[in-house]
Amino acid sequence: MSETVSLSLHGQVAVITIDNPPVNALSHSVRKGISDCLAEAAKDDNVKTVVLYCAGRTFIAGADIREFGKPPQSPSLREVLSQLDSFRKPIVAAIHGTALGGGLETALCCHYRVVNSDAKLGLPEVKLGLLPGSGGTQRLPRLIGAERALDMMIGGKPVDATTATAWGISDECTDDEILQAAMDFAKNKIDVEKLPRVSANKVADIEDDFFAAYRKKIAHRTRGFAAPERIVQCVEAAVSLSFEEGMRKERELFRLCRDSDQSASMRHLFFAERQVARVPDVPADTQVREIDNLAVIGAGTMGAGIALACLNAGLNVSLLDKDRQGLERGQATIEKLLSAAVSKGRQTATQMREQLSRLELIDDYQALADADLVIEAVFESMAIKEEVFSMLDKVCRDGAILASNTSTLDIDRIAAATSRPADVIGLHFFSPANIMKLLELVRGAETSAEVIATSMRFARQLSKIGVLVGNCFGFVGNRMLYGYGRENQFLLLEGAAPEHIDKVLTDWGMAMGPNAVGDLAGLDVGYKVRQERTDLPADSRYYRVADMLAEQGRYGQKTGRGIYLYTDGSRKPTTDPEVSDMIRQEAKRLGVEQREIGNDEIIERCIYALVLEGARILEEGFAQRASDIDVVWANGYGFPRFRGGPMFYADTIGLDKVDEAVCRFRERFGSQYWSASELLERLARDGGTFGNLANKE
Ligand code: 3H9
Repeated sequence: MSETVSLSLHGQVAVITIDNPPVNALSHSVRKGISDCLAEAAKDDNVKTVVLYCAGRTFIAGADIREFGKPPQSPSLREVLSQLDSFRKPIVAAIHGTALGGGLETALCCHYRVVNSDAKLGLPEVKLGLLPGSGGTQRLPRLIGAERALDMMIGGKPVDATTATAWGISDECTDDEILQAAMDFAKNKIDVEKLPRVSANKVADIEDDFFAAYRKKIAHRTRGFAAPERIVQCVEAAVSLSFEEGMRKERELFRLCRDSDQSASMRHLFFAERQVARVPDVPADTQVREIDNLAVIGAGTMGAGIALACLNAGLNVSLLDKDRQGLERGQATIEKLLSAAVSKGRQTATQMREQLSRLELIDDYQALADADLVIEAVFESMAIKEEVFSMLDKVCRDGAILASNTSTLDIDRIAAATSRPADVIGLHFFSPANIMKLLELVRGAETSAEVIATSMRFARQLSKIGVLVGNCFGFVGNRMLYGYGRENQFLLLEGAAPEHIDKVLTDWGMAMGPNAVGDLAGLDVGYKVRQERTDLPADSRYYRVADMLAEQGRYGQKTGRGIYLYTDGSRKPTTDPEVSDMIRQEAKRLGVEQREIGNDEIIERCIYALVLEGARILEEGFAQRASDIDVVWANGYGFPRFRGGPMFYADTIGLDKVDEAVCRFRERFGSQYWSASELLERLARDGGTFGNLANKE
């Protein structure tokens, strides 16, 4: 047998047990083990039925992602599944935890599926740039219809046990111990004369224009991303071809996905998002502090969003603001967001009341005496933050963690306002704080390992991804954003229309274009930060367009006009000829010659500016590894996951090519912005990659 799969006999029921921690992935030894056990059970006359079961915390969570890109080893999953599909004795899959990807595909080849009531079932391959490649695209539509199958495969979100049972993916849902329930099912509820086979079903009828309409529905979510379209093609095959022909189509398209840069990029992010929590000098057994009582200071948009994120995670939250009006505004923001969740059916009114019962409004710092963690989210000004932290130092108990949500300011200066800098950390949330996954943890010179470990766990508690970053201006995300935004600004002056730049970058995969983002965030915000900075380049062109718009009160969506126009309260941007005129005149005044600008130039200048700044951040030691930077950009700035993040993307292009472009831009636009990064130059010269740099750590 194999070291990960065993066979045991319980009367006439044979149990195949997979034990391949942590998630029972279908590694080679598992595939081989299942295949051997099936052969054994087939020839043993005492065996009347078979149960496929997994030890540990979950049913099979999919193919072993670590094996992709390595030489294939027989038997392949497809081979095992066709053995399962033609198996004569009844087989029941006993599902607890998660049955994902190849795991659900395996279960779909069994005659029956019994699931625990808290199990989840899904085909999330799309999140790895793949499609279900072991029959999932052919079997699932035959079981639950084309539309539901497409929603599951293109959304990538698993369904819960109740839904799976209602849709017919599962035959029985149980609260009992799963192995026993599946064995009982195998003994008592099977009609051996009429064993069901998903592959023998026909896909339920659909409307003639179904696929055209479906493609239209998903178009905005899938720009530039190949896997969803290929999934649609597989389901078209499931509807129109025989099972065998459909399987051939699926295999052909699966291979295209598997061997693509897009899938390599998404697999990179999958592992990067798990590696990011590892901090070399903060070992896994570092003590963490309990966080039961949490306080947020400042009830503005950001403070209210942070408070809501914490309420959503089940924590008790005190929201402090200096005046009653501010507090009421904060509470109203939270109630509005919660009511929206209720009306969209995401939660019930009872849940909303329970959440609000954990929110306390306070206007007195003395009430913070028992807080375990305080997050300051007041106006972005050093003087105000220093005042807040010196107050916190006076009222908070020993051991409380004092965090600042600053997006740019020096965390060491903030910590110096207290007598306990080891307890001070930056917790930089991204707007809207209750939605965005990213949380930058800004490490000050004296922040303790315990505070870092507790903050990492806190990020997980909020279902966010915590990334530890160093204390430089803008930290990792916003520091890189400066270069990206600067190129956008220069391109505007040089003659590229805002809607052209935005379209090129969104077609490339960015969630939004930089000009639409500026209008959404508010052009006054960046303007104020630039006014406070003393280290900006002495260049009259630098962020000139954004400054002019802000000076004219064109702050973006909130004033109905920014770089775009928003009529009648709409969020839909339209081109404003006044702005085009204004940019043209300003370019003339500054002596910038306007010209036709191609799509490639827009992408290269904006994206390579990110890569160059990322390289500098790495060489200065403000990020632990290149993949952490990718995690920041994929989760906080809408960088397309199918490009893996800026640093992985640069590796994919080849650092020699990136460096060559950087040199070209330096010559054309000056070394002030495109100055060399020693790290990038060295890697380009030696044929290295940012990724390998991390592996050598
Ligand atoms: C597929 O099936 C293709 C087929 O259609 C066709 C094939 C021909 N492989 O997330 P966690 C590791 S594609 C290898 O922290 P959780 C993970 O790296 C696959 N390793 O735990 C981590 O390792 P480490 C479709 C895997 O409890 C550890 O397990 N399936 C795999 O928060 C714990 O992971 C998926 O896409 C894997 N498949 O969440 C499911 N999965 O400790 C992907 C996990 O060294 N997995 N690891 O950092 C998940 O969504 C989550 O891991 C899961 C558990 C929900 C299962």
